Amino acid sequence: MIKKNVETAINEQIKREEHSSRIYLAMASWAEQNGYPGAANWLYVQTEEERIHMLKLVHYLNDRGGAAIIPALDAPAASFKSLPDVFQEVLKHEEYISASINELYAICTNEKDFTTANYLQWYITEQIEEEKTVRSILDQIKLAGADKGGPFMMDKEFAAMATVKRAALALSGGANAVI
Ligand code: OFO
Repeated sequence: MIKKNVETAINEQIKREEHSSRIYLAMASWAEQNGYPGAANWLYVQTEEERIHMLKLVHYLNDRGGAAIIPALDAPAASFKSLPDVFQEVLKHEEYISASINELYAICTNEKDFTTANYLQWYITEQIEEEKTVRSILDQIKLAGADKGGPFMMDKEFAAMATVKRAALALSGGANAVI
């Protein structure tokens, strides 16, 4: 049986992952409305990924005899200054999620719940990858020239990245792998 404070902390992480999905969905919608179909596509795939992160934790908690709670969520921001601003926000959010996973890991090790700590290794590795990807996107936006139509030029690049991302998600089984 999972300890109460580990269960509470996993439920908090479930909320944060689902909120991540909603935040990226709002960003995708903004990008779609503002002439960035490639970036929108990338963000829509990111939305699906975050939902899978949430679902994995729901199943894990229920499988361990805990009770996953599906929470109410605050509305995400609906408008942004620019595309670089969107990706700055994505990076800030991913850094917050990395810190949150680390906190959860620390709770598990303090409680000697090494099974959950081991399960969280997947999330720790995933966060390294996600932060790296977003930093590289921000570097590319900067190189393309944030003020000189660079983000528009970058949009083709985003469309290609979204295709690769979607294919990787499908290969991993996507949501079907965790339902
Ligand atoms: Fe990118 O946040 Fe989930 O883990």
